[in-house]
Amino acid sequence: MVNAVVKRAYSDIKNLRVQGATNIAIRALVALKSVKDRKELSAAASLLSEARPTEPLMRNGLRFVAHHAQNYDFRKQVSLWSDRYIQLCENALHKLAEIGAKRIVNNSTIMTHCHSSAVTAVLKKARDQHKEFQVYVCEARPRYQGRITAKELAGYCIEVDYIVDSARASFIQDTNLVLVGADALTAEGSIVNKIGTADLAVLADRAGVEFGVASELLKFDPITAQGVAEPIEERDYREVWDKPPKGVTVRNPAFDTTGAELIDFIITEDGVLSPHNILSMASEKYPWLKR
Ligand code: RUB
Repeated sequence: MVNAVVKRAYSDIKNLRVQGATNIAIRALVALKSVKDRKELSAAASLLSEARPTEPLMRNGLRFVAHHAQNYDFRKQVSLWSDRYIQLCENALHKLAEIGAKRIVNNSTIMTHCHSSAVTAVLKKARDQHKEFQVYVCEARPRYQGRITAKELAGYCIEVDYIVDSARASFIQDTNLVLVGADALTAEGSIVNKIGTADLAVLADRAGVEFGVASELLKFDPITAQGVAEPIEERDYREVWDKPPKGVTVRNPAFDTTGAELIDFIITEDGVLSPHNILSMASEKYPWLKR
């Protein structure tokens, strides 16, 4: 039903050989270019969507191509619209970084969680502008994506302090801004991001520290406007504890939801927005997102 290229992309995404919403969406859309007809497109789209259920940026892209590709010269059409979506993602990231860099204050301290290409793009752009700042990077158990962030930022001459997730209460008072990425933006203004984001937001709120999100509006999930809650992926328990003792159930949700009331602003490709404006701004900018 699905070809080898799509199968490989599915496996790379599912097994975390590709991580982060933006990289996942691009990987899926590149693979989609290999399909020959509409039937194959629909099978590929449902398989790829299943690989990581909390990834509306990928799902929106798969729908974008299915919606726009005409039936004549189908393979070429799919390739064209896949490239257009990838371009949309890349342009959005670029724009968001330019806007977000302005929010990074010289000589400030930022805390981030996991690895988000939107966050690192903002910070790198601020560094290009010769701003000096320090970043606390939380490691993000169980898969330690914080190490990807730490390596990337340090390689860009940004000062990094790497901490375990449970150490952040000890450092929040030294922090001026918490900045995280997002996998999904919802109709009610909440965001879904790596597990541990929601408690970091509560901590920031309690400490009076600004909590910002860097996310493309393309991550808005239209199903959330139809009353469907954003699905939260639960991963294999062995990522946490491979051989737990008898009687112990290990839970491994990959993401959590941070409510709008804990979010000060969302940096998007269309400006810095209040979480309450996400639904209207996303619908206006990307009308094809409507289901
Ligand atoms: C990564 C994660 C990132 C978002 C945003 O989780 O939660 O913060 O995906 O990433 P995982 P980006 O490693 O499980 O995919 O800003 O790169 O789209």
